[in-house]
Amino acid sequence: MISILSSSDEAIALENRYGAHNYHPLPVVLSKGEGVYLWDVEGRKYYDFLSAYSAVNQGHCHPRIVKALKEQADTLTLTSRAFHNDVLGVYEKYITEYFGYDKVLPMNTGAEGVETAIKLCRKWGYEKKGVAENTAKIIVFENNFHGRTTTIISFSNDPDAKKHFGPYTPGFIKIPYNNTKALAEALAEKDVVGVLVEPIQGEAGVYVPDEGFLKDVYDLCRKHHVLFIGDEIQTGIARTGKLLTCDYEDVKADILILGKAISGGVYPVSAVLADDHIMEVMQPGQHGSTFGGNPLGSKVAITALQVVKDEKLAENAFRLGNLFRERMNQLIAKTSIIQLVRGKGLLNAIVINDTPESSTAWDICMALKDNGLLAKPTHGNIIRFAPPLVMTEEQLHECCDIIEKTIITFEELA
Ligand code: IF1
Repeated sequence: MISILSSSDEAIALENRYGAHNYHPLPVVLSKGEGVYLWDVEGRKYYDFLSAYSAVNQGHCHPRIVKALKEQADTLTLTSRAFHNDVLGVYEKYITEYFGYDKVLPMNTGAEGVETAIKLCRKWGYEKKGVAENTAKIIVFENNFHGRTTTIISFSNDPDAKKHFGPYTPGFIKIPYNNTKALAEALAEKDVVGVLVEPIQGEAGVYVPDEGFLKDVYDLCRKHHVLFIGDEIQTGIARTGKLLTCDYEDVKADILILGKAISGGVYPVSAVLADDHIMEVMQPGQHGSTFGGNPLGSKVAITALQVVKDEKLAENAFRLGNLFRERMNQLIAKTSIIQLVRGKGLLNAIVINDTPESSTAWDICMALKDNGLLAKPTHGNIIRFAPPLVMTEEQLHECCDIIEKTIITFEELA
């Protein structure tokens, strides 16, 4: 395959010279993706075990999704919402029926979806719950990750994400995750209008809350007339073995936020879904976006969501996820480097037996790269493993073989 650059080093040098240094990527330069595979500039082939942070659940360059993109790109890409177009309404019907809501507010990035949900919840609080103007509080959880805007990092406790970006947006109460008692106490505050929750905390290190936690959150929201805002940007779209992670506890978010794999990683699409009694507080001129709901992203999203159903990706993620954790637990029995494996479906992580400040997780990811598998540490000593959901059982076992070989060799050399 011909890359526009002659070498990985040249590509990295260009990024260092001309790009902001707001990331520290693994030193690999990718130039082609297909299904579960990626190739670098020099033609080396890798298994993708990150899936662009769960945006490529349908696999890289899924032919049906790319075809939809190409056809719509040749027809009509953007009208803005100043006018109607012949795709948006079809998409809105499709996605609201797909997830079981009355209405959708289409946006582009996950963070925009979260910001939209915060605005919608606050407005509902003032106009429906009757909370005094500018006093609305939204409960969030420690170690959350909901995006990078100034309001969102205002309620982060990650110093890297937060420091020197103040002044911060008020109106958020932070409590420990997976702690129903703390939530019940926080809900005693009279101005609370919503609870913003990740069903599994991805960036924090794939923290799976106790069985029943999501249902407890939902029941407490009902008891206190507060909205359950589910951020399924990373945990949704079949990633954890169900269409939505909230499905495991039959919880239907009052406001559902989707992003990433809603478009199969082909185009930025996010969506905020809610029923009429909530969404009707948004009236003309009160919220919007130039690209939100554009025909190109909408056509891509319809196809990407149809692929999830047609290819039974949730069922595959559920089955292969169990296999993966079984293989990792067998490996844990043979090595002292890995403390534990945790996750649901194909959103998993291993915790490395070293301090978060150590470079062990990074060094293991570098060794995995050399053995043909791409993954990246989240915080410190945790490695997230999240392959595309189109992976076959045979490919999964091959990947587990690579992880096992790498970890055992790494331990022998340590
Ligand atoms: C980065 C993390 C993952 C998300 C949840 C909202 C958003 C995200 C649960 C915002 C985005 C991305 C952002 C990207 C890396 C990645 C990430 F490491 F940052 F935290 F996945 F865990 N809610 N997560 O996971 O969506 O605006 O990015 O479309 O910022 O480095 P976005």
